[in-house]
Parts: sequence; C-alpha cells; structure tokens
Amino acid sequence: MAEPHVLSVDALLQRVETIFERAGVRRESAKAVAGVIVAGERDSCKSHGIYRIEGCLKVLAAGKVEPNAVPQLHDAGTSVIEVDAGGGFSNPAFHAARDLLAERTRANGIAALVIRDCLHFSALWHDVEALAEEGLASLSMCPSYSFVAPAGGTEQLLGTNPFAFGWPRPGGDPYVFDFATSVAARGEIELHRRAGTPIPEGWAIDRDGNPTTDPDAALDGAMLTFGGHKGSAISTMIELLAGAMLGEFMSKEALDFMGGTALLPRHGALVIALDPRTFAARSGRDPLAEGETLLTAIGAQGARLPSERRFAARRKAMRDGIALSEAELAQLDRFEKD
Ligand code: NDP
Ligand code: PYC
Repeated sequence: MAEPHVLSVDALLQRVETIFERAGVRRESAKAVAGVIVAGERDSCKSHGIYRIEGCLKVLAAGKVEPNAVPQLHDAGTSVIEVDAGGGFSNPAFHAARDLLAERTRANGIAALVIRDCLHFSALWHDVEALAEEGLASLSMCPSYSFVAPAGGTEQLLGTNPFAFGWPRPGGDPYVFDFATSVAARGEIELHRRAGTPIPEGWAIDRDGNPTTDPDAALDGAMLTFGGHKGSAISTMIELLAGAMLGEFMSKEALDFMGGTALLPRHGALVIALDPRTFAARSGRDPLAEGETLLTAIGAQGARLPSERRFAARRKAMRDGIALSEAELAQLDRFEKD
C-alpha cells in the first residue's frame, strides 16, 4: 500500500482556505468553512473532514449557497439572539454571533442562538466546544435531510439530526458528545459506499423495508434511528425545536427545497447556552467541581468519555501532522486547479 502523505494542520488549512476562496467564497467565510473541515480531519472525524469539500463545491457551483453572504445579527436585547446566515454557510454565522451569545448567557444564565437560512454540512462539536471555552454548557442541534425512518416506520421522514452537548472542565478538555440521531451519520454510509465495504447491520433498511448492509440499498432506502424509539423521539424533538419552532425548514421540507440529496441541505439551527454558575448560585455548591466528581468516576471505571478519542487524535495531528491518502491528496490537487 502507498505511504500516506503527511501535511501539517496549518498547511492543510491554508490549502482548503484557498480552495474556497478560489471558488468565490468571501474571505471570512472561506476561513470559517475551511476551519471546521480541517478540524474534522485533524480530529479524525472523516465523515465531516476533507471529504465534505466536494459537497460544498458542488452546492456552490449549483448556486444554492450564497458565497458572499454576510451574517446579519438581530439582537432585541433578550435571551434569544438571531443571526441570519442569508443562505450562506452556517459556520460564519455562528462565528458572528458567538461572543454575543456568551455575553448574553453570562448576563441571564441562559440564552439561545437561532441561526436562520444556512447551508449546514458540519459537525456540531465546533459550537459546543467554543462555548465550553467560555466556561458555558450548551446544546446544539439542527435538522438535516429526511433520510431516516421513524421507529416503527419504513419511510424517510426524519433527518439524521445531529445533537451535541458541551460542558466545561476546569483545566482540561471539555466534556463533549456529538452524534447523529440516526445510528450513523449519512457521511459514514457514503464513505462505505466509496470504499466498497458493507455497512454494519442495523444501520438501515432498503426501499422495501428489509434490513440491509449494502450502502447503495441503504442510501436508496431509509436509515434507522439510534436506540429505536428513543432516538426517534430525540430526532423528532430536534425537528420541532430547530425546525418548527424557529419557523425554518424541517428535514422533509429541506429535502423538497433542494430537490434531492445531491446537494447539502439548507435549514436553520439552534444553540442553547447555559451558565452553570448562575444555575447553582443559591445552592452554594460549585457545579464544575460537582461535574468533575462524576466525570472522574466514569473514567475510574475504565470507561472512556465521548470526545476523548477525538482530543487524542487532535493532539497527535498537531504534533505529527495529518496523514492523507494518495487519492485524497490527488483530489485536493484537483480542487486547487479546477
Ligand atoms: P459517532 O457515533 O462517531 O460519535 C458519537 C459520539 O459518541 C462522539 O462524541 C464520540 O466521541 C462518542 N463515542 C463514540 N464511541 C464512544 C465510546 N465507546 N465511548 C464513549 N463515547 C463514544 O458520531 P456520528 O457518526 O453519529 O456523527 C458524526 C458527526 O456527524 C457528528 O459530529 C455530527 O455532528 C455530524 N452530523 C452532522 C449533520 C449535519 O446535518 N450537519 C447530520 C448528522 C451528523 P469520539 O469522537 O471521541 O469518538
Ligand atoms: O452525515 O448525515 C450526515 C450529514 C447530513 C448533512 C451533513 N452531514
């Protein structure tokens, strides 16, 4: 097998930024989008790493994302802040609102950010990690495309609807989980399809409702929710809170709007931030210290915390660089020339 090619994180970032700038994306947005893609690759989250560049370029070429959209903040001074992405990528919109969200959360104990009309392709841990850096807990969620059958059903209706939670840890990496509410992210199935490998049992059903391990049949059929009816209910909650409640698309509407799954979805997103110290103030207890008691006890049982693998991958990549296959490098070269 060919040796992988190793690039430093900064070198990869520079290349991906340039690809987006050359595709006509305004500088600040190109930086934000490249930042989350390279962070995904750096943290060994391949389903939302450089594999996503192609999807983003496709949606740009189709004219279904605004490359020059400047996020517009709407602040009525309440606990609900809005940022209109104007049909641009979600990541620059979050960046534009992040400081105000943190400030308002510290002032009120709780605040929410509504992101409107954004092209959403990324992992959600970026949002909750950024807020954990500010000492805040948070929840982030959004609809996606209706690839997923509700538990007990056989037809696509719910999105793969990601859900992330972050909790700050004094002096250490935050506690972060971030997952699709389908058994796996759609990107994982797509990576199996490209590699010509079967998907694990229990991920999906074919168009006749039969269990399948064939990635093509799965993409043509329906994905399944994690944890059966429990994941189905959480996914439904995300449709309601980050779709219906915001007056933005739910996953089925997002799919209808784009006219198929060939392009990444456009919809809204919701981030809820909480200041643990405000909630605990009258108890006289230190919520972060209490949190440490639990998180340390989990580790003491030999159980790993979510994101530990990711943080370890990050440290390794920062030290040793990011290894890319021949095919991945060739694809980067092609994107730079196109
Ligand atoms: P995974 O199943 O890979 O991981 C889910 C979470 O569980 C991670 O926080 C992971 O931490 C943790 N975890 C995994 N194994 C263990 C373990 N043995 N013990 C403890 N924790 C564990 O995620 P998904 O495939 O469901 O989702 C991947 C990404 O796709 C997410 O980042 C999500 O935001 C994104 N996504 C985005 C969508 C969008 O519309 N924008 C739609 C759907 C998904 P670790 O990373 O350290 O392994
Ligand atoms: O992996 O399911 C997924 C996904 C959909 C949109 C972005 N990622």
